[in-house]
Amino acid sequence: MSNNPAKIPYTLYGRPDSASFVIAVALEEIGVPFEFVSIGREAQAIAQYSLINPTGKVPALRLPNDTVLFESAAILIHLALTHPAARLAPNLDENDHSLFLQWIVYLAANPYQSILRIYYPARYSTRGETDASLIREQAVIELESQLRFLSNRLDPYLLGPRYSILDAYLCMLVSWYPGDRETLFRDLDRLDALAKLVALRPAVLKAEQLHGSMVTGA
Ligand SMILES: N[C@@H](CCC(=O)N[C@@H](CS)C(=O)NCC(=O)O)C(=O)O
Repeated sequence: MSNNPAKIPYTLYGRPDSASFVIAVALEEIGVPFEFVSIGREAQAIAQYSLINPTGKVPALRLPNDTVLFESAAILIHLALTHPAARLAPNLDENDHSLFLQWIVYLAANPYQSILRIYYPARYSTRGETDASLIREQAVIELESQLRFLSNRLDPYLLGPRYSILDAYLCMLVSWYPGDRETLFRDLDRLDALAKLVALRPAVLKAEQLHGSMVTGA
């Protein structure tokens, strides 16, 4: 037995029911070993984690060269480009690569931001809790309209006939919809069909072991 075990190439910093889920899905699709470090929500745990990722948010991914990357979309784009065989996204020389970039930025900049306003509304006003319920109400309206917009473009995946990591990202965002998901899916049937397809992927089932039933619980 060696005294110098091979270094695990990636370390994923996250927590259950958070966006580290989609990074775990990507790493499972690639089939590369990774260590999962769950970051507590207490101030002391966040302060310590901020020495690794100065934003204090999850996810972050330590790469084999020791760079720590944050921002879920950047991490996924990097993994897709560095592991083309895993087919997380169309390759640079394929037609749909530009659309992949469009949709990943759309997901991170629109529905994900609505979700943050729904769950942390007081941060979005200098009057804090005073405005929280109005901010939340407006964010729910925007999220529903963004999900309808996305659902109308599914066929059955966001890039048409081919699965990409965008689909797992979208299903993760849907898992945080604050209303009744059954009712949402009755209305947005393509989103419902997508969640059923994504739930069948072995990588999703493995990522759910660390994060809870984010897609299959839909
Ligand atoms: N834009 C960031 C957002 C990261 C983010 O807000 N993560 C949430 C968990 S899903 C978080 O860390 N929330 C804790 C907080 O904001 O205090 C990304 O896409 O990675």
